[in-house]
Amino acid sequence: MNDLRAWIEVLRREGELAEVTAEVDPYLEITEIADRTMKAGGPALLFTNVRGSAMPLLINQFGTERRMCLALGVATLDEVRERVSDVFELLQPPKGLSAALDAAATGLRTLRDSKPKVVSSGPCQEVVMETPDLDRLPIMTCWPDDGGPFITLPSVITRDVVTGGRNVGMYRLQKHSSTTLGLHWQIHKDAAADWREGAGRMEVAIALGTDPITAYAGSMPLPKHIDEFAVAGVLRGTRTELVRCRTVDLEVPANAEIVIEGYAERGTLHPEGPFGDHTGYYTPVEPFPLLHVTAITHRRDPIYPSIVVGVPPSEDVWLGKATERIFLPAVQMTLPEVVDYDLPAAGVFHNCCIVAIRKRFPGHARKVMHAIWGTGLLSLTKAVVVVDEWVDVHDYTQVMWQLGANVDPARDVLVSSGPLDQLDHAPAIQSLGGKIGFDATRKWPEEGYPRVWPEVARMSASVREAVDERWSALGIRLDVVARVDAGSSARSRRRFFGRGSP
Ligand SMILES: Cc1cc2nc3c(=O)[nH]c(=O)nc-3n(C[C@H](O)[C@H](O)[C@H](O)COP(=O)(O)O)c2cc1C
Ligand SMILES: [Mn+2]
Repeated sequence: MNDLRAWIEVLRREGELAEVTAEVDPYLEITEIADRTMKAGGPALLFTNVRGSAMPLLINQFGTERRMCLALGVATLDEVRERVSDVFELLQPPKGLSAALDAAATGLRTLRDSKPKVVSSGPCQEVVMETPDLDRLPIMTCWPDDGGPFITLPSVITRDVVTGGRNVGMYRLQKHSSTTLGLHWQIHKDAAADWREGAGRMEVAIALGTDPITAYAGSMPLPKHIDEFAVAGVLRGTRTELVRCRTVDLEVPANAEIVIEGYAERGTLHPEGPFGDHTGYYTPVEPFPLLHVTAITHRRDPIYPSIVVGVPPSEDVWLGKATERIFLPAVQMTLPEVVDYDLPAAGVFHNCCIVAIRKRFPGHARKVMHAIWGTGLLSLTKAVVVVDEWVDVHDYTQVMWQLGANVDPARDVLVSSGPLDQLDHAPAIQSLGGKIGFDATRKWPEEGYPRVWPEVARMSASVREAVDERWSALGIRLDVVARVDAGSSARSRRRFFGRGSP
């Protein structure tokens, strides 16, 4: 898919789009409509008549597992891993020197082949606003106590002054006036590092309404030196085409619907918030950099993209789930003992990580906890639950069973401390606080367990096979539940709320 329009066509063809021609209010009303639709597993919404703006607004494009898969061009989110596996080979533990060099070469070639390409012109610059005016955009005020309208689905582009490397982050933007925006990059994020490293003016470009892979890439927690637009190229299989901005020395996706250019002055901060956040709570007013808009360009008839976050599950859960799946090999690079992991949507991704490991030595679960607390943005994880390799980490009933059955709180709980997500309101000191790890693995004699650890009560294979053979003759129908459950919303409900007992 080359752009947002091609994506909207796919959504329409797949029966995944509802076009709403009735007038709707970007102040609160769209949130209520979109949130209800999302929570019911409903379609993407294209509002063509948004009060106060000539631009249509697209929302809920990522609202189900099926749409997230369509956006990424895969049948299952697990499949998307294969696309990026070459890149992750770059960092695999060496399987002998020549294999390691081959893998590194393949990874580098994949990234190089996917390097963004600068082109001389693009539709995102078809129209240049004579006077930049953010009031022309249908920016939503999402929740009643929000500090104002917020752009919620942007690609925010900055540059590292030391390396010249590009960063793309999905960071919300509060509209303070028709020409100023709050830049809400949290302290652990790459753009915040770009801000800290430099001096004086910092240029920023913002792309709105790209193809879905480019938009998603801004939310990927990639290492700082890796350009999200290059990874978008790997995921898409075609290079990201960029055009030079008109008033700042940055490039933006040529296919974007709308581009905002500007600068922020280092040393100056401006109150940002409150905002009803993906934690399900309002985050308070805090000082953040202020963007002075120097240009707005757009397509002739631009479409504005938006997303609502709030009490989970909200539309952002599928962006997060895609990242969870894509980054499994990255986690396995440093932790080859990890079989699988799951970040429950209700744990808003940084609150809880369930991880299944091949346990091979005493204290292995604790080693994994410490590693998670030391890996990229996973380091912000508050609670880690470690289970044995056979446990399905996506089945929360199984996980709860293991957690309850195998944990002696006096022995198997590790309390630590470290950096926490800036949005977490629980710690007394912002961004710093406690961590908890639960070792729900089977305990060994070498770990000081003197009793005999019991076996799980399972049916013998011979009886299972015999019953399999007799099953149809027994006349017991089990497909009724499956039929009621069919469809992506039911699938996502099962995914989040457990798939039942093993
Ligand atoms: C819908 C949505 C909104 C987000 N808003 C913010 C935000 O306002 N500030 C922030 O720091 N991260 C936000 N994030 C998370 C970042 O996009 C994510 O951490 C990403 O890794 C940041 O890019 P970076 O690793 O290059 O810093 C948001 C994610 C999503 C899916
Ligand atoms: Mn980054």
